[in-house]
Amino acid sequence: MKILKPHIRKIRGRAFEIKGNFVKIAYPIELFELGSVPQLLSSFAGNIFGMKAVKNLRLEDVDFPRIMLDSFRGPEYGIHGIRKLFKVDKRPLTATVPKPKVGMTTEEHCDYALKAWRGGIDFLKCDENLTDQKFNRFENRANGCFKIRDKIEKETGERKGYFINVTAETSEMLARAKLVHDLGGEYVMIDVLTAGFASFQTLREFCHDHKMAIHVHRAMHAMMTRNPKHGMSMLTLAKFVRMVGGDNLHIGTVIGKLVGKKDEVLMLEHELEHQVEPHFRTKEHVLNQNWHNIKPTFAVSSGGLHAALVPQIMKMLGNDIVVQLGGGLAGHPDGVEAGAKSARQAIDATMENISLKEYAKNHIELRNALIKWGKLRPV
Ligand code: CAP
Ligand code: MG
Repeated sequence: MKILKPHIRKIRGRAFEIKGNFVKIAYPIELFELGSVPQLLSSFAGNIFGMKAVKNLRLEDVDFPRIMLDSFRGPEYGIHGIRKLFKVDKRPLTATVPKPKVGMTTEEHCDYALKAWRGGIDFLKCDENLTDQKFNRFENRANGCFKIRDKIEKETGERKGYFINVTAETSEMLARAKLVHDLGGEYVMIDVLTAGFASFQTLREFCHDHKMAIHVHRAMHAMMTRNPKHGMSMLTLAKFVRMVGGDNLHIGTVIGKLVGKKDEVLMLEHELEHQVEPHFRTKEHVLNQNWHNIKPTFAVSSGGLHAALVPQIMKMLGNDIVVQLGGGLAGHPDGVEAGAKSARQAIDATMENISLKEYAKNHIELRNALIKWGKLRPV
């Protein structure tokens, strides 16, 4: 076999630990272009996954050295900046996706927004596949919703936001983000996997220049992350999202409708929120990432949630989370506004250490949510 020239051989990757089926590899930084996620992924998440020589392969974790971290911005606001911007100190933030996810007209979408915000929800959120379809054009939706947002802020005295989905071809995506900025919007949402990390980085630069935050949806992740033998862990994806600069990222619920075991969801939350503390190591193959100056990302718990599940979510994940309720709000027997109120009431009760059953005695919206979702018998 032809011997590699010394200057090439010098920068080869080296396996430095093999334990059972797990191997840890150190790659010299010279192999990489700083500031480019596509180049990183093409390097260690590329062709090797298709090699005949390996039956299955899963990228479980990656540890970025400081020089690589410093070549990215991280979140513009992160947990503390978002709390300050939206004036919510301690309690979890709330969000809702109008349901059904697609098909509603702009008027219906705006009506949902009005009722959800008036009922106490902090953030409206587009569904991952709602973009600029004929039945609900992006521009009309943005104009309509931000007008309502401004009105409800005056009415309630509470700050309100919108994770509006700008996912599209990159230059079109920037044009949509610009419209949101001009309408006073603070947040945009991107489907990071379907749009790709290159466009996420482009959006991140735009948001830096316009002081905007980014809500990151992980639609399509399960295609890569679900098979425990092959693919990539959600932990690895989450690290890329924090490094590039997602202010929010979905992590799962454990108790809701989508896959994600407790130890994985807790590990994701820890990875998004911690700075230097070592991992609580539920699994041996987790690397200790020191995040240096990269701000913490808000974990989003979403997928089959409703008011009755809120105490469990808060007990498991703490208060530094965004709780998203779509069907669990739209499906409230008394409508969207009552659904929104029930979600806030469940959070308030849990913050005050009052059981939902007790709190429901004089909060009708919560009571009817608990009756609907089987936790309380109608009297
Ligand atoms: C939730 C949701 C979110 C998922 C994404 C949906 O709706 O809007 O996209 O939570 O999954 O389309 O299913 P519901 P994850 O509140 O009505 O369940 O958070 O795991 O990334
Ligand atoms: Mg969705």
